[in-house]
Amino acid sequence: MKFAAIVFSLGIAICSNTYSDEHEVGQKNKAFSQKTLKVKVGDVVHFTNQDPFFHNVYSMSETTAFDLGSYAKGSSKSVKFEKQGEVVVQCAIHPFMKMKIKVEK
Ligand SMILES: [Cu+2]
Repeated sequence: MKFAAIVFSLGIAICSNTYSDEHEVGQKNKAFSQKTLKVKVGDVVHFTNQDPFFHNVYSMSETTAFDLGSYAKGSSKSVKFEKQGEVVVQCAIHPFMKMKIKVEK
């Protein structure tokens, strides 16, 4: 009887735990490592600069707008995506650098 209660409460703990994934996007040779990326609501994306010069990461998308600023080689900054929808990510220093993140439920 006691064992059953433990298994039951453990089951609730696992189910109520909001699961979130982490994703890596690099910036190398003046390009994002992925053109498109699918993530789930609550996921975190790390943007890592792998070029020997500065990159900037920002988005003006309605669902998730952010500006991580400019940062040097080896640095990484993260964004948590809380809303469903499409997010276009760009670099202010290199306007042709562009990628799309699809945030799904
Ligand atoms: Cu750039």
